[in-house]
Amino acid sequence: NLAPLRRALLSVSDKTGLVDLARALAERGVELLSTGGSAQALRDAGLDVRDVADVTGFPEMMDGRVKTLHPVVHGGLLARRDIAAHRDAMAEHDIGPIDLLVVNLYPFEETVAKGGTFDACIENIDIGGPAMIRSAAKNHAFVTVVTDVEDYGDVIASLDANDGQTTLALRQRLAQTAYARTAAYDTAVSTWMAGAVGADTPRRRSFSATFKQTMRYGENSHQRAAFYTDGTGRRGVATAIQHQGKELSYNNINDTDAAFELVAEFDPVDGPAVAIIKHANPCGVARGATLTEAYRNAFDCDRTSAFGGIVALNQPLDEDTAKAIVEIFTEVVIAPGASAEARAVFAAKKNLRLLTTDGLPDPSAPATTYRQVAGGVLVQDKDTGYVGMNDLRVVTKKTPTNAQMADLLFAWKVAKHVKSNAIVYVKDKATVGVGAGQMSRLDSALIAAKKAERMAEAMGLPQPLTIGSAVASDAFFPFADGLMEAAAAGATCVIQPGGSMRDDEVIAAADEAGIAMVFTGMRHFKH
Ligand code: 93A
Repeated sequence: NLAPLRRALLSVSDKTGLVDLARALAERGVELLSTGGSAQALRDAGLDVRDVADVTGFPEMMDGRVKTLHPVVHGGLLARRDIAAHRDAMAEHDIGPIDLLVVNLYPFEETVAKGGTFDACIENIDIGGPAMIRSAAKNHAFVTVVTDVEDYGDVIASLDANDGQTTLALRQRLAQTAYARTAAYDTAVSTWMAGAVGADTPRRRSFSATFKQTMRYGENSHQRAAFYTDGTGRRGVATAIQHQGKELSYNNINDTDAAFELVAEFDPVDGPAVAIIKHANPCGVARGATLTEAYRNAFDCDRTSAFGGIVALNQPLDEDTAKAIVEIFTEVVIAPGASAEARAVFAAKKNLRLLTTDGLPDPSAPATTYRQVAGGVLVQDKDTGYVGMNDLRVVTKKTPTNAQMADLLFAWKVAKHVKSNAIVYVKDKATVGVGAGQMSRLDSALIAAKKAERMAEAMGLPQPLTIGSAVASDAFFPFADGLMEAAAAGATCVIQPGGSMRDDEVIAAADEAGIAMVFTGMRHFKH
């Protein structure tokens, strides 16, 4: 059995709960050591505390970069209390044992998240804190290490229940938590640096994540699930603020991400845009003269699927659009802001979740994506591929008109966010048919056209909106049949990567059908 806990070192950036914890320790006869700001906070609260500088015999120096990095500190944390040679070394070098370490680190992740400068991020890389945490955690047979404010209460409770010491079980759990924290911290630094200075290859990227919340269940109710942040502070669903409605589910988060990433492709400078997502695929994407019009245009692509969907806006939610959205059941709305009037409209709909951010995600910012396979993880650059007017090659006799060109590029942006095989019909900057996730490209084209027909019937239109539309294919047409199906549905122009062995056949079929076709030279598979 360990002797009662006698000496604690407290060094925290987040001072939440610090004074209460220190007072509880002092009341139990524990001596308090502390670093600059933490010591000050304790003294201000009237507690007796000794400066680490006084123990090490060195002042805190170099803007605090060196304060606890000293053998007196690390010896006190690392010495085995059950080995005579360790006890002798402590006596010889005047090292007192440190039985409890309470540390939380410089707010590196927060500094990145709020867009801190390169220098500010560098200064917020904690060195002494993680070093002490790792020392104490290694020696958890004797030392208690606390890295999470949530655990303060358990430590005091354990002291009271066990004659002034913590249990080994608690020390083990806290040590494991401590290593999870330092691992996540270094990953956050490495991930940030990969973006800030450029990582040359996925091989030199590390990945792990910081726990954010437990979810009620995963994709299905029998699967457990949790949500993690990746330390990049990127704008998106993980960093958005939720204003109302119950907690987001696993599927909600996945779909909200898909919706926001897609709508962010549409620069607000060129006007409002709206994307509606179901099962991670868009069932309507549109621009409009107003945000409300964009929403209605997106909704008209596939009203059936839009029910219970997730809506993303490229501009702050306004009152009119909020009123249009609440006309049907919608799960989640995400936008770069929301007016007070819009929020008042939503407030009446208790189940509708509203998420806002301080801006759109940057679709061109480099990032990394991960996919788990059995026994491994696939790592790749995020698809930030972009195709503009000047990258296109006209391959048919006909050249697209300016209006067709605009719709082709619109369709191409949407196709990038549709599960392969993706076929997207667009008319007047609104999707009018989306075919997703089929094993054959021809089937995607058929499904998209079929949906357009059904919508025309439901809306009482004389003919489907695919008549006179632009169509995008996320990868090349391997045969002419997919293109001919698009022509049969009424498409008059096509955008696709090109590069098939049978490009000649496909181009000939397009010329035959009087269609204009452009090649992008880049494909957008998404699985
Ligand atoms: O700059 S450091 O890497 N060098 C150190 O020696 C050191 N020791 C503790 N940062 C160091 N710390 C960190 O200071 C702790 O992890 C904690 O986050 C912070 C507490 O400082 P203060 O008590 O002055 O507010």
